[in-house]
Amino acid sequence: MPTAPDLTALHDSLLMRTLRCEPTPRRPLWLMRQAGRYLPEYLQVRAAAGDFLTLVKTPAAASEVTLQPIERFGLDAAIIFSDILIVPDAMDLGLGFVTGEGPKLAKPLTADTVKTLSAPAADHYHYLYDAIALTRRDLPATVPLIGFAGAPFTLACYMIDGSGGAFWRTRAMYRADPALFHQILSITADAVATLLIGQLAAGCQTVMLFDSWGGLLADDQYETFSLQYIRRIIRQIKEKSDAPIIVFGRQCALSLAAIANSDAAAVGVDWQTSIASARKLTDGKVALQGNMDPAVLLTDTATITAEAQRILTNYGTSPGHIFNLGHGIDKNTPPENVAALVAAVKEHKI
Ligand code: 1CP
Repeated sequence: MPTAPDLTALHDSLLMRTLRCEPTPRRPLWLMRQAGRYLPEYLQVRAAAGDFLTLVKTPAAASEVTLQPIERFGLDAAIIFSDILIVPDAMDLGLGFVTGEGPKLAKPLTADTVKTLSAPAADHYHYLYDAIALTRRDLPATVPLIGFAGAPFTLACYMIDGSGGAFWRTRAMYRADPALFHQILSITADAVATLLIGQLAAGCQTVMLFDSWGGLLADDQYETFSLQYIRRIIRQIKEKSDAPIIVFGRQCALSLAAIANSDAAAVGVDWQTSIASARKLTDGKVALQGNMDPAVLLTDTATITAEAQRILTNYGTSPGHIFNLGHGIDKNTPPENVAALVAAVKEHKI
């Protein structure tokens, strides 16, 4: 019999209290891409799985790599090991991962194939819900589990261009045929809402939306092509769950205030925006998550400690700061540097 999670311990955890902007004895911390190639124990499980997508779709292995950084560093939250591209995978766009190059879709969308596009049903993601249940069972009672998905705009970039880069096809499409682009965003928003509601039902305490490419849009396009769909997802989640939602828009500084008004509990801040500016822009309405440049983790203990203290101090003393990086950890990061960062943040008392 799986043990039921200790809901009081989770509710009172550092992360969940901070998401409600309640005071805590110290700031919670976790790191974007905390499970991954900089960890030798991850590389071992990844090699045994064969390829990245098999790892994502094997619940025991995905759960094992989710737990690895918690066990090694004592971070205050786990993020389920998966990828934003499981949505285009469920849409049958032919997802593959080319070693050293990243994701590639064999069947990127065209005006013709959009006609047959639909939001995949919740049961496409059984492997993920199983990984979440296994992970929740094995996590310490005070460590919340974060579920996630890509924001519709960011997913559309991959679905239209087929791989990462400057997304020229996408940028041409929303100018040449905005109606077609809105159709893609609309279907994708419903798909993402279904996925996130499923992750919360499976055992996640909070969910995060990654709008990693939102910064490709001009600030006066952000509402139209991204934020209105993020709000639609938040509305759909809120019909089913009280769980707090985190929204991370990368290079979206001019839209931070608007994102803070989206009914998200927390806004992710990239390292190009200072945490003090982000606080001014969001006016204490939401918790903030971020924002150390991941490159700092390629330096030394003294530099890492000083930079962590600078960010902690610049945020100020109000509750509502989740320490994190401003983007994903780099694969060349020495694990001992992550340990030094964790020690520096844990020593800082509000
Ligand atoms: O070889 C490997 O092991 C694959 C590298 C890798 C990893 C570790 C990919 C391929 N995805 C992941 C896991 C992943 N992806 C997580 C795991 C949880 C954790 O944080 O520990 C998360 C949250 C993601 C989210 C993700 N995937 C984003 C949004 C966050 C971000 O980094 O901006 C994006 C844009 C992706 C697409 C993707 N998947 C993988 C790569 C290399 C990429 C980026 C490709 C590009 O730059 O366009």
